[in-house]
Parts: sequence; C-alpha cells; structure tokens
Amino acid sequence: MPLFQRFTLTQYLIEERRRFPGANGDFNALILDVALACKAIARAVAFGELGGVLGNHNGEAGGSVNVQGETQKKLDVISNQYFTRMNEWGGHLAGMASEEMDDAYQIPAQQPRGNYLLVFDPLDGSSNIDVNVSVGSIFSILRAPQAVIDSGRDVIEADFLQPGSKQVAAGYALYGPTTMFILTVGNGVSGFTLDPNLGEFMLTHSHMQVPADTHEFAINASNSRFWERPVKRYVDECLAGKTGPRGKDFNMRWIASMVAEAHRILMRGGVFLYPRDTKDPCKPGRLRLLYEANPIGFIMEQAGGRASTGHQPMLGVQPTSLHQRIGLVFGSKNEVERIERYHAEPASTGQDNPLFAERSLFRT
Ligand code: AFP
Repeated sequence: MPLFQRFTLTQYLIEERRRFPGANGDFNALILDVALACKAIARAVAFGELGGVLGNHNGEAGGSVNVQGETQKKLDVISNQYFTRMNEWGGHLAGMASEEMDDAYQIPAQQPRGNYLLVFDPLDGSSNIDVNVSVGSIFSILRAPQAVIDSGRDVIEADFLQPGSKQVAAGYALYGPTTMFILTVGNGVSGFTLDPNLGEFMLTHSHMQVPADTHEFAINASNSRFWERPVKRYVDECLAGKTGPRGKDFNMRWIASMVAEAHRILMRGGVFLYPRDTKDPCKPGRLRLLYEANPIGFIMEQAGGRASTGHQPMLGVQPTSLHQRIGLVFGSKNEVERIERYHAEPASTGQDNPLFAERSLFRT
C-alpha cells in the first residue's frame, strides 16, 4: 500500500479523538510522547554493542540491582531515562511509576503538571538483550485522582493503586525484526509498524483480535515442581495431546520476553501462564500487576481475549502496592476460561482418591 494511503499514529489518534468532542488533545500528546520514548529505545536497542549499551549497569560485577532485586542492564536504566525525560515536560502527567524506580516519580517543579499517571516497564525481557532476542516496553495510562489534579501536589503510591479496569490507555512497543507499537485507548487494539526511514509509526494492523481457541501454550516449564494443581493439570493435558482429554496436540513456546509472547498470542492465539507458584513464598508471582499484567491484560481483553490471575479477572484486582507481583494467565478466551474453571474446582474433587490421583508428566 502506498505510504500516503497509510495512517500515521498521529492521524489515528486524531481520528479517535473525534469521538470525544470535548477532548483538548492532552491525551493524544501524551501517547505521542510515549511513542517517541519507544522510538528512542528502539534505536538504542538496534545499535546494541555498537552503542556500548549492552551488559550490566555499573559494570559486569553483578551490576546495580533494582527494587525488584534484579540486576539492572545498562539498557534498563537508559530506557527508564528515555521514558522519564520524554514524558516529564509535556504538562500531561501528574506523576509516573516504573519497574526501575523504587518510588513514584515526581514531575520536576519547573514543569507543568497534568491529569494523567504513566506507569511503565521501560524494558521488558532485558535478560534477553545481551543475546539479541526481542524485548519490549510496556505502558499503562491512568487518570490521576481529582485531588491530585486540583492541588497539583506530589503523587504518592496510593494515587497509582487503581484496578486495571480504570486504565484509559495501555500498550507495548516490541523491538523485534520490526519495531511495533500496539495500543488500545479503550476502543479495540491497533498495531503500528515503525517506518525507519520516516521515523513514524504507521497503522498496519487494525482491530486486532485474539483467536478464541489455540493449540499453543507458553510457560516456563522449569518451574513445574512449584506449580499449583490446576496449572499442573492444564499443562499435563496439553502435553498429553491427542492421547489425553483435550483430543488434540499442543505446541509450546517460551521466549522469556512477555511482550514477544503477548504479540504472538495477539497475532495467532495462544495462552501465556506465569502463575503464582511455591518457588518463592514471598513472591505471589513473577510479573508485576501495575505495569505488566494490567496493561497486557487491557490489550488482551480489548482484543477479545481474556486476562486472569487464574482465580479472578486481572482488571478487577485492587492493587495494594506499586511493585506488587501477581500470577498471570492471558490469551485465547476459551483456554483462559478453562484454566479458571480448573482453579475454581474444589481441590478435593476426587483427586485425593488414589484412583483419581493426577499423574503428572512432570515428576514431583
Ligand atoms: P526480565 O525483564 O527480568 O528479563 O523479565 C522478563 C519477564 O518479566 C517477562 O517478560 C518474562 O515472560 C518473564 O519475566 C521470564 O521469566 P523467566 O526468566 O522465569 O523465564
């Protein structure tokens, strides 16, 4: 399709804004600032070692550690700086929060403050960056509490603790063979591909939909001995394939970059599981609620898929802390609903009877 027939991200946002005659353009400008940060990160990722951006932050000796207790890569820190610097000046934000920052980020005193909160994981999958595997950025936009808007006060943790259903926009950038920007503003999901010559995100995927069924699942199988019973049952049935109760064979994928998994699922269906497990009793899951599970969950639900803790819809969870972790299952609606059913069944349903004892293909 000739370039002049494609919509840019800016044109798409203007079209969307026409649904809200009273809109003042703040929201669109914020999304474009986020997109600019993602373009800057895409460039840094593409240059890799040529730009001296690989490896651990503060040198190879283990590097610095973030609030998650995880070693920070140089690009984690650089990506976080792109997000804060490119979004703090526009006057659209009351504050920010990031996987890479312990506390909420205050808009500098010399900058105007706005009506929104931006929450993000600036570089997801960063353990893959040194081995040139796709990584991404994830973002979520919330409305700031009215008291914050009225007073212009500094933000506090409580201002961010809103359920995922309160998101006004969410999306991700995927730094893969092409750089893509996937966005929902609550009216379906659209995909934009970066034209490296123009430096513009061009609309290439409209009204993206997750197929309701799938034969593909994604889980880190090395954790199988820590899984709860419903997860073990689900995975065993997938592995049993045609010979088991599902009556069809399944394929497994695990990229260890959730953004890449989410994009595959958005494009061709599938289910992703990073469930709560017993590996580290202090951690109720690996992934973070506010800037990973909620934005990806919003995208999936807007695309006709489903996102869940396994026990309840993800977007209904009331957050209790900024960096809260949570078990996450998302993807093809019918598969996620099956996993939720398994979690809802009483644990003692015949399963304690040796005749019905589950035989896991993963030796416990
Ligand atoms: P990193 O950003 O630390 O690489 O973590 C990526 C992630 O949060 C998510 O993107 C992956 O799906 C998941 O962790 C991978 O977890 P494992 O390292 O346990 O496979």
